[in-house]
Amino acid sequence: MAKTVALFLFVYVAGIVAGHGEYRGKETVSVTATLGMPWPMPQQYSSTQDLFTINRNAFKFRATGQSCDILESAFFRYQTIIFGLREEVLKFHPKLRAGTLTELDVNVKNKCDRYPYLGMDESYNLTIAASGAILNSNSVWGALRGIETFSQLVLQQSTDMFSVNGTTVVDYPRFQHRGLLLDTSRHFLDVTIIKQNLLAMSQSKFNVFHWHIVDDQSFPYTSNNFPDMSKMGGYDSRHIYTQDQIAEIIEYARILGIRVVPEFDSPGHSQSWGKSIKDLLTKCYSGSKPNGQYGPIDPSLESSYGFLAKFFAEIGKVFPDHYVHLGGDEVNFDCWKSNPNITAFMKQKNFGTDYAKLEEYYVQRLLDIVSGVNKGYMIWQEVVDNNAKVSPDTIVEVWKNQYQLELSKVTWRGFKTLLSSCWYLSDISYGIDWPKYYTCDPHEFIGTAEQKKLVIGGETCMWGEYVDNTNVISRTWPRASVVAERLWSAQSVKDATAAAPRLEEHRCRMIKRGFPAESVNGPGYCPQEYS
Ligand code: CP6
Repeated sequence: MAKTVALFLFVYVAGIVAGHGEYRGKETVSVTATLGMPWPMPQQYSSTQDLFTINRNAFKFRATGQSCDILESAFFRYQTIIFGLREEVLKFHPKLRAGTLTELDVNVKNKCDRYPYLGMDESYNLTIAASGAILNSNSVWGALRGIETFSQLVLQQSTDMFSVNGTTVVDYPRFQHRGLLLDTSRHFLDVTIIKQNLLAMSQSKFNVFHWHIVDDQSFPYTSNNFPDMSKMGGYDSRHIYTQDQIAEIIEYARILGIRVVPEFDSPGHSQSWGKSIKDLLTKCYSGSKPNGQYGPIDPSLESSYGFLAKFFAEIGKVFPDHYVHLGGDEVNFDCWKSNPNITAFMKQKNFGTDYAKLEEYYVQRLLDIVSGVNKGYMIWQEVVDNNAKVSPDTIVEVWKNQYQLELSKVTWRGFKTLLSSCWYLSDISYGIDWPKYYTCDPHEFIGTAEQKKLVIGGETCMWGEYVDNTNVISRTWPRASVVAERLWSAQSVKDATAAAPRLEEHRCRMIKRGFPAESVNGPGYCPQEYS
């Protein structure tokens, strides 16, 4: 039995009535919200009519293989998530009882890694049967994903009694990189909000937090080597992250199996760096005189590279992940063109008037600096569009339109690639917009099997111009979960109409866990509204 919610599909008819659009043709489709169905959908999932009851006072997780702080903390966390939230007793009492369940045996084969990493093994098998409930995984990361799935299968029957159906799950991610970008430069986000977001990510099996930490508007990263960068480049002294807070976020993410990849975007998007680092930005000229404006980082000065070397040596130590995102997007050449010193430098280097060559020169030197501190890098697509020679383990992130063409091109050149173009959660509109995210598939481009294999995943982006602490969680969730399913589940799981009832349940489950996840299917209700 299941509750029914109405899914209204508003069809926008662009009728020109006195210059106004009009909503017409309101169509109502009944959708049955699921009960105890997982999101994202596992690779293989089957359930039986056997119903196992769980007394919340008797149930425990048990590590039967390797264990560590990551697993112990998951046991503690999920005990609350499954049994400790506000009551949500089902209105029905199934008669079929196949037995009781008093524990979930979590059997991790290999010793825990300290940090999650690209390509970590997240596979797991979960069996709930008369013989017991067993979760098997090679790594602790697989155990985390499996416990999350288990938590989604358990429903509440009465105050103390819970239940789970007989279930067999064989599961692993379709893509190894499943990321979410948050931007803490356009608006500052509190540590608590970032942590809440990380927890929401783990509920949808995301594994990368792409932290677009600084940009033109503010520089909230407190550097050990260059403390003036946030003092002068942050909005104010409260809207910055201390080293302790950054460590706290990395640790919180680690416990959830989420990598933290910081982005320090240059040579464009770095206006806030110029507030403290002398001569770093290009002086823009009007005629023969500087006009007081600044452009991208000045690639003609050795001092720029001296600064970058010292800065990224620090970043390499502060962030444990192997990858740093170096940006490289949207570099405007106008200021470079106006500056006579840059013109002279172009001449000296035989770049002619090709400013893409100048950009390439800058990027090349930056990449060498970052390789030198033993990090791999991610970059936005422009960097390879402009032909910079990048190291073979570079990950190129495709963000512009015509992404199918770009995916073909970038993978043809042999680069590992991520897609984000079709997953911009910040671009909002009225109505049901999630199916457009859901139906975008990273493998739908023209290319060989080898090329397809180079697409290692994708990222959904919540750019920060119009979100801050007040709305970032609700605007991100549960729409980001839609991308999470695209990146985790089999390619064949792609029917938005079939997914809608499960997404409805997933959203209500987020609300039950305390996230203010917004409505995405039109009119309806959750048994447990957020307050
Ligand atoms: N900021 C930075 C942004 C964007 C990019 N880089 C952006 C551009 C276009 C859209 C959304 C976001 N706000 N640093 C491009 C990767 Cl539609």
